[in-house]
Amino acid sequence: MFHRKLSVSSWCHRLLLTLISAMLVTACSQQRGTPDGGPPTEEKLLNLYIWSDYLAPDTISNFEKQTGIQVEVSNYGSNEELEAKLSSGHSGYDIVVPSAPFLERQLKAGLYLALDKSKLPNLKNMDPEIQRRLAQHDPQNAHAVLHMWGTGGIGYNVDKVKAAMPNAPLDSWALIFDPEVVKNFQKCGITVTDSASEMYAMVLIALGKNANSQKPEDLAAATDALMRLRPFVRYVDTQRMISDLANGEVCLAVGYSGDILQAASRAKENETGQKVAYSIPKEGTIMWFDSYAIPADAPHPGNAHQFINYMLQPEVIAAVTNIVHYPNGNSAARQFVSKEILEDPSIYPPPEVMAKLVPVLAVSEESTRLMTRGWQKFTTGH
Ligand code: N2P
Repeated sequence: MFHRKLSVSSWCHRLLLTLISAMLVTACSQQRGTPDGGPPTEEKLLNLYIWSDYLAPDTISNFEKQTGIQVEVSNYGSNEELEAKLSSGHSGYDIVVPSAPFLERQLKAGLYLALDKSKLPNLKNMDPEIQRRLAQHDPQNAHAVLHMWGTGGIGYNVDKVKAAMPNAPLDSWALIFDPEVVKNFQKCGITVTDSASEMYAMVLIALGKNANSQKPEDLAAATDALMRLRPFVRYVDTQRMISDLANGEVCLAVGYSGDILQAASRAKENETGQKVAYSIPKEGTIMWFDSYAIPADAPHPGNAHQFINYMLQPEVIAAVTNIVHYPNGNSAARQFVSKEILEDPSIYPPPEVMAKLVPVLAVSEESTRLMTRGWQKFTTGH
């Protein structure tokens, strides 16, 4: 009995010691001061939250090899999803990749850390024109660095669409937003991206209105157009569309340029027998900019800076463009981007098409509320 009591108490003692030393190890590995009393270093971890299908297969493994920092990657399919995670607080992410209007309002809400540019010497590689455009959302480019930009448009299965409607208006938003046209493709499958703000902007363009209109009557007209499209849509999802388009499961998709072109190249590589093409409608469309930003409460801001500086290396970012089919904003990377991609007008639109591209701007809370309500009606039916 005595023996047992003693052993229990020494066991407790040992457990306590183990717990205390485990806590100390964790605390030290997170904030370890240097021997000379310099700034604390971080544990070798990075939590990256990024859109799906947005990196080259070896982007992360090469960074891990070069730095010894282990990267935990998770994906999202819309800005709304990212915003929900960020606003719930303590997301634990070190880097996120919002689109410009979201970045703008999130940084006004104090969600992001100012960049320490002394840790980003490779910023010199950025295209000044891209920096200027981004500065309209992030003054002085203080918080964000561009990952990729692109357009929104229509992906289609060349043969299936032709079979369903031989004279389909492939160069127009009528393909999607004219019920008399779109009804022809219901059977072969229609999908749209799960992004309220960008879909509203594209519908408004299709209706001949300002893509960034905040007039309640314009937003109501856009909601009506979405509700007319609703009966023909198979699903609303940004990520699933790539493989479904590549396999011929769907034949028409409103999505992002690179995602649709990735579907086209996957169809070729996997010899699915499907031919996928991307169209920028003649009425014009949206252009968007996605940037790296560091949440204000990021656990590893130093590693986040290392990652951004790594992504700013011309070879690294060019390899991403070559895979994801989106243009980057790195002037020095151009020489490493494949000729086929540089010459593809769906990726780098010619000047006359560029002139018809409209950036999606940050809108008032009231407009966001109207769009969110309309989008809910579109996605759920009520
Ligand atoms: C990545 C899609 C991101 C583009 N697959 C939309 N901002």
